[in-house]
Amino acid sequence: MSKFPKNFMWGGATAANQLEGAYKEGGKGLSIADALPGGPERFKLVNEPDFDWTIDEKQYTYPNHNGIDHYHRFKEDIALFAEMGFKCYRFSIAWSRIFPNGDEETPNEAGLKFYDQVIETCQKYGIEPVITISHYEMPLNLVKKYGGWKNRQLITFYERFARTVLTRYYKQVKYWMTFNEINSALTFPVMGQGLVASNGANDKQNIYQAWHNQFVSGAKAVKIGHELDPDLKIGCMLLYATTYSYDSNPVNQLATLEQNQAFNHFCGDVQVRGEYPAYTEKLMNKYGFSFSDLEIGDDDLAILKANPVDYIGFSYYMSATVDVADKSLEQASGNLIGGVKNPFLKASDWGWQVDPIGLRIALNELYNRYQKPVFVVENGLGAVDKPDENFHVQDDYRIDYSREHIEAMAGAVADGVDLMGYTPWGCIDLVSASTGQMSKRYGFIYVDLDDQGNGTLNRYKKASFDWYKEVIASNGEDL
Ligand code: BGP
Repeated sequence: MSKFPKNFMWGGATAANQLEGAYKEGGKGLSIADALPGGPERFKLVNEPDFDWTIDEKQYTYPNHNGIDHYHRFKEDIALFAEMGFKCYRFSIAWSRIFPNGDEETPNEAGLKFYDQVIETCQKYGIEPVITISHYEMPLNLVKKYGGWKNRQLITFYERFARTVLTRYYKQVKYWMTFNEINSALTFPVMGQGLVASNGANDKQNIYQAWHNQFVSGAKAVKIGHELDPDLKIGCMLLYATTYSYDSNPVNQLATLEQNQAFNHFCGDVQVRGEYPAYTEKLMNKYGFSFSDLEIGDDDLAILKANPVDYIGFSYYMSATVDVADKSLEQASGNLIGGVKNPFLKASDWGWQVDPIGLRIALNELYNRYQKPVFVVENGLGAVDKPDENFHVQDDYRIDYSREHIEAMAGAVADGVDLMGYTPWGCIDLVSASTGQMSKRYGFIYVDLDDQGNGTLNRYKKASFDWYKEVIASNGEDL
């Protein structure tokens, strides 16, 4: 018997702000991603209220401005995805292309025309589009003028954006997600919630208020989508880091449970079950406020209850290990969540703890918690690739990483998990979210572009390209 279901959705994932470029073309407005420099200064604006984040157009310090020029090369890129045999392609719609300032009433037709073409190109190859409505990219005006997602007015703006794109594309696009890695705001509220130091990023109450406003907005998107077509599948999207206790010390076990609640489960519980979990008050009390301090509209809780998501999309790169008993243990770095080093795991070039078995555990935890289909919509190894003189990259390390994670998925399917598909992150090299640079690469396709913006932007197939093509052709049998 095959390891994966016949209709398994193999593909790849990207996000508008990290690959499109053309940041001012076609009527696009500036987004929060356009205001983030590359390199070590990238997230200073979270902690420094006086940080100067005005956009300097003279230097190549804002890599999101140019991305990998996918805006002009999407046909070539999607043709390469088709050559790998993609069944689906996860991408996001740049909010600032459709509503350049976020608060207009009328959408920008030129922005919609761009996505018309992207979707048509996918259809030409029989590739199913999977759309993230909002992926770390909100109109900058909503950050500056409204203070980001903590402001309830954003519910109206997002609803308008979601209604616009759902109405335009529901006949061609069945699979959607409301917000990328919504839970990442706990440690990283800038890109997802538009909370910078000057508008309260460091006050957790703002983050929870912003989440509430996002939960209601997401539920409204689910409602709009299902009214257009009850068969649309609209999911949430979580950053999941399987979390272990360092040892059997009950103190660490309890801390692990609490980290799971705060980071891995809170946002999913609300979006999948349609209600706030029992431990909500405890999470908020920890930061000195209470659920009753949040601004909650009269109909909000009913809207949440009536419109849960259809599936759970999540990213998985690494696991985290918790130790609160022995503070001397060495810390690990990670995907917006750290913890201590796990002695049983290897780490990526960026110190992320590589853990394929953790993916099998994540799939079991999520599916058995919610009994709704799960979808691995991001996974992969960020590495420094070294092309030879012909721009060929022999990325066996990436192949090994992917193989082990696909084997883990097969294990989860055998465990009974209803797994929809797999869309590895950055299937073509693109700008890294955390570094804002090109040198952290995930792709099966190499893009000739460096951290200073030099390069031809030509695309080259890596060794992993042919490998992944075979994986898809064999439905995961040939690894
Ligand atoms: C996720 C984001 C992506 C992507 C990926 C890799 O958190 O959804 O946007 O960037 O992580 O992260 P990075 O680029 O920081 O290595």
